Amino acid sequence: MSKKDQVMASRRHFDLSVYVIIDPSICGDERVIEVARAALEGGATFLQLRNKHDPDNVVEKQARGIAEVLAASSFSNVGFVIDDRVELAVIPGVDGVHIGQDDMGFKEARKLIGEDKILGLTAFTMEHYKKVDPDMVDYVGTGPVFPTMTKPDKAVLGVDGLAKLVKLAPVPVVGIGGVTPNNAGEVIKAGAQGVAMIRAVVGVDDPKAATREFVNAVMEARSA
Ligand code: TZP
Ligand code: MG
Repeated sequence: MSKKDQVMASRRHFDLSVYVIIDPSICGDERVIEVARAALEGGATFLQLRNKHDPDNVVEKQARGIAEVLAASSFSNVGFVIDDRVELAVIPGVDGVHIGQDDMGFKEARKLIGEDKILGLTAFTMEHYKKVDPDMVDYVGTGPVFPTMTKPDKAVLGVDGLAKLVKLAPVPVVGIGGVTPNNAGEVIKAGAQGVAMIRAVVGVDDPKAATREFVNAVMEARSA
């Protein structure tokens, strides 16, 4: 096996199908663990902790809590990354980090987290896509696909815009932004490997049932 093949084989396998983003500004700090557990029970295949407001020590505590839920359950095949905070990717049970275009570059992030952690990157223009190096970046998150209150100021791509970008992607793509169980199928049909969401799971009364609806919508779209 070549050095590159060894590196790729050592990197964790993951499934982007239903990618739930736990954002405490939507669910409340006190519900982070409960919502993560509910999403897992509903069939989430990937989790991200996205905490834009609290200091690192608080985010670390939340990340360790989610990692404990994952370790103590049958969900150990679920990928778990932290948004933005590259230094926290080393926490045991955290599989990697997700960075945006305004964060440190992906080359630097890869250097810091090592070869076997997952590195996700937000990319939403052709220029972003052309720069993605599949040896360093494991997946790309693209959106907003639909209008969303969570990122109200960003240009909406629509499913056609997403489909155009997906064609350029050297790595799997997860579509994000205003995704609901009703429109998730369109995202999959546009070529994305999965759907990512905040409010539609984390901002509802029954995150487990909502996640299950996403799982069904993705499966339905794939079998159509
Ligand atoms: N990136 C593009 S849109 C978005 C992010 C983080 C917000 C997604 O949130 P929601 O509530 O699922 O629309
Ligand atoms: Mg970021």
